[in-house]
Amino acid sequence: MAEKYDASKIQILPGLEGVRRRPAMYIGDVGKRGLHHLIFELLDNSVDEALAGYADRVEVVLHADGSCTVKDNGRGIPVDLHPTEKKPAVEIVMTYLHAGGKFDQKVYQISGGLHGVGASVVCALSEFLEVKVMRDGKTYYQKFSRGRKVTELKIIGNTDETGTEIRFKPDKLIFKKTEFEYEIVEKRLRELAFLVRGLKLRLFDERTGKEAEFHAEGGLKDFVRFLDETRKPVHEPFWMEGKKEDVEVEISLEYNSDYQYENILSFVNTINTHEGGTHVTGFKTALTRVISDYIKKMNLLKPSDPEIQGEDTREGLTACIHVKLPSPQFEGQTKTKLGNSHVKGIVESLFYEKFYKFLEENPSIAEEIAKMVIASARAREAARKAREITKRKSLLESDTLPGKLADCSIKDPSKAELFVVEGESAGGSAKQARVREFQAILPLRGKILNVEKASIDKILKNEEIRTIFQAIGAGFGEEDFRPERIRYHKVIIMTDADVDGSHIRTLLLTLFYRYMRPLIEMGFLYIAQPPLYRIQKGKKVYYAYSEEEKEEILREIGGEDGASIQRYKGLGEMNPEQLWETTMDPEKRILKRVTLEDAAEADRLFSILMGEKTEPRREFIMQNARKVQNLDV
Ligand code: 0RA
Repeated sequence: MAEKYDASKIQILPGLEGVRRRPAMYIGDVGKRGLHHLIFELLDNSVDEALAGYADRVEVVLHADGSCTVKDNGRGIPVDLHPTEKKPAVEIVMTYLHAGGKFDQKVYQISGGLHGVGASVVCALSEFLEVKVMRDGKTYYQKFSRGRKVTELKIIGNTDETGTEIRFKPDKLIFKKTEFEYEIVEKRLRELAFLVRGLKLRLFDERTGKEAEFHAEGGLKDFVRFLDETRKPVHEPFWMEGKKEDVEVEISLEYNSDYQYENILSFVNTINTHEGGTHVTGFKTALTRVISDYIKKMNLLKPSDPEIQGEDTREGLTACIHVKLPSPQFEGQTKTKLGNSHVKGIVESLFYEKFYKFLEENPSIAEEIAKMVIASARAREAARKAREITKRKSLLESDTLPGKLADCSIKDPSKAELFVVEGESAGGSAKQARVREFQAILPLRGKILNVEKASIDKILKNEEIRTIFQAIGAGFGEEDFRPERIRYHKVIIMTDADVDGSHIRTLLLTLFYRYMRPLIEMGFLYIAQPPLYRIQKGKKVYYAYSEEEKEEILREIGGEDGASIQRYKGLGEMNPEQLWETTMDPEKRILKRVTLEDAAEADRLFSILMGEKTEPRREFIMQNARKVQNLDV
C-alpha cells in the first residue's frame, strides 16, 4: 500500500452489546451457517491481506476444545495507539464495530452480504478470543471474552515472522451448536484457493487428525477442472483475466460432452454471488455473441437451422467468473446478486474479445464447441416441435368424442359418413334427416370464428375446429396424422351457398390441406352440393343445382307459368325431408370430391382472405367483388 496505515483512520462505532443481543443481524443466524460464518469472517480478513499482496499463506485449525484458529502471514494487525481512544489498534479492531473499509486502504474490500462485519463480531460472539500479532520482530498477545478485553495487549516474545493469528471459541450462550464441521470449512478453503491464485490454504482438524492443503496456481482454470473432474470436457479450459476501469475480471470455462446442463459459478471479491448479477449477465451476453458470430463467420448453419439462442451456448458449459471491484453493491433476496451496472459492459467487452481470439486461435476446439451449440439449438427446436405435437395430440386426439357430434352407429369407417354442417339449425335438420346407422352429424356454429386476421394457430385453438379433428379421430399435423385411425371415409362439408358459407368452406379446406392432407389424398373429403332452386308445378317438385339446370327444368315443364320457384339461400331454409332428399340421400345427392388442387387453391385463397397482409386482400376483394359470391371451389 502506498499510504501508510494510520490508527486515526479507524472509525469508531458503538460497542458490541448490540451484536450479542441480536446476533442474527450480523451473521445471518445462530445455527450452523452463522457458526461457520465466524471462521469465514476471519478468513476474509486474511484473504484481503493476501489480495493486497502481503500474505500468501492462511491456516485454519479446528481444535479439540471446540475453538478455531485462523492464521495468516500478512503484515499483522497494527498495534499502535489510536490517537483519541488511546488504545492499540488491534484492541479497537476486536472491540468496536467498525466500518471495515474506512480503517485501512484495502483495494478490494470484502464487504456486502454478511461479509465484512469485522473481527469484532466474532469477538463479541466468542466465549474467548485470543489474538497474536507478529510485527516488528515481536509477538503481541491480547485476550477477550464476549467482546470485552480480558488482558491488555502485551509482548509475549520475539519473532522473525509477520502475521496475525486469532483463536476463538464460539459462545454456547449464543449458538445452538458450537461444533465446527470440517467439510464446510474445507469447501470454503478450496474455493478461496481457486479464487486467490497462488494463495496456500491449510486446514487441520485436531479432533480427527484430518488435514488438507489447497493451492491453485491455475486459479479459476483449476476450479473449472475441479468442477468437471467426473465429466468429459471436450477441450482444455479457456482462461482469461483483464482489467478495465476499476474492475478486474477473471473467467475460465470449458464444455462437456456428457452433461447437458450449465454450471456457472460467479464471485465478486471472493464472495459467491448465488443470484448472479451484472457480471454474469455481461458474460452470458458476450458468450452468445461470440459463438453466434463465429458460427456465422464460418457459415456453419444450414438454412433450415433455428437461430442460436443464449441457452444453446450454455449446454454442457462449466464456467467460473470472478470480478473484483472497490464498492460492490449487493442486491437480491440473499444479497448475493451484483448490482453495479457498469460491470456488465466491462465483463462483456473484455470477455468477448479474449474468447473470440481463443476460438480463432484454436480452430479444432472452436469447431467442437460450435457443433455442440448447433446441436443444442436443433435439439431445442425439435423439443419445441415435439411439445407442440403432444399438446395438439392431447387437445385433438383425446379418445372422447365431442359432445356436439351425433355419431353414427356403424364402426366400419369405409361405410361411415361425417357431415360437417354449418349452422345449428341446419345441423338440427340434418340430425333429423340422417340415417343414423351410417351418417354422423357435426354442427358448427354459424360463424366458426371471425376468421379475418386470425392466424392459423389461433384457428387451431378454436373449440369448433378442434371438434372436427376430434371427430375424425386421426390426429393431425405432418408427423402425427394417422390415416388408419380415420373414423369416416366420407367427410362431407355442408355449408350455405352464400358468402359466409364459402368463407367457412375455404377455411375448412385450408385446415384439411395443411393438417390432414392424407385425408384429401385418399379421396375422403367431399363438399355437399345443396340445390340452388326448388321448382314446384302442381304436385311435382324439382331441384336445380345450377342456373343451367333451372333453365332446363323450366323448359321441360313448359315455362314459368304456374310454377313456383324458390331460391335457397341457406340450408336452414330446407326442412329435414328436403335436406335429406336434396343433399344427404346417397341415391340422389351430388357430392363433389375435393382434390388436392382444389384444397391448394383454397389455401391460397385463405392466405389472401385471412392473411396478415391486408394489401393483397383488399386488392383481391376489389378485383373479385362481383365474383365473391362464388368464391368457393
Ligand atoms: C489494517 C492495516 C494493516 C493490516 C491489517 C489491518 C490486517 C488485518 C488483518 C486481519 C487478519 N489478518 C490481517 N492482516 C492485516 C496494514 C498495517 C501496515 O501498514 O503495516
